[in-house]
Amino acid sequence: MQIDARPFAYDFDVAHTALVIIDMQRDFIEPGGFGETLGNDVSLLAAIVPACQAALGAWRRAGGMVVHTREAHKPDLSDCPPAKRLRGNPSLRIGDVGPMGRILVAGEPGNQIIPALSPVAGETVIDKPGKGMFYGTTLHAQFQQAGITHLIFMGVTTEVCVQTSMREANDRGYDCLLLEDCTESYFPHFKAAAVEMLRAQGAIVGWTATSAQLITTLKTTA
Ligand code: C5J
Repeated sequence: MQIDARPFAYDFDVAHTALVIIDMQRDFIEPGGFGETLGNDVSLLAAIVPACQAALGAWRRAGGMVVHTREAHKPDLSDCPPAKRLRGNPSLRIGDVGPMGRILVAGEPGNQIIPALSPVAGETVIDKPGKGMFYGTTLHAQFQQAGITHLIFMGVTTEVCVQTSMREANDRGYDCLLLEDCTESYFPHFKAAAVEMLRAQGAIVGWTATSAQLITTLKTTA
């Protein structure tokens, strides 16, 4: 299959491609979570949910691998270095109790993926202690086991966990495509800059396209 992506065409086949959904968690998208504790307007992120649902639905119908990540720390915070915990909002840090439970801690209500994009049976869910999806996880081995060579990304936030994960993936040899309308930042100019820099210099980190382009490609070439 081929998408007329930027900066040039992106070739992939569903059997060797995973759709990776980065951190679409209540902690980032709903009021009362980690994102809001940092002073951000979380409604910006909620706006991409319909496009994410449409792309995920089409990908599921095509039968491709789906991976959901969560930025999540162990309840004893042994995987959260002080250098991470001590930044941000001093009155509500990672591990403190907020309106949706302990901030960014695995198993807490705020740490769950939003209901609109809930994983279904057979999909991979990865808890990651870092911003990048390979740091401290078994994901690279899982992709190798499944024969995955291409990754299509969506999720939040564009310039933090999405960009970090896409760069980590690029260095490991995956061909990466970002769905522009399925990713968002609390800072629109950061999103715009991240999207530009990822695809610059001949796709130095990867490609970008829209969810509509992916859906059309899946429909017309399936
Ligand atoms: C952040 C993320 N922004 N998922 N995490 O801290 O992008």
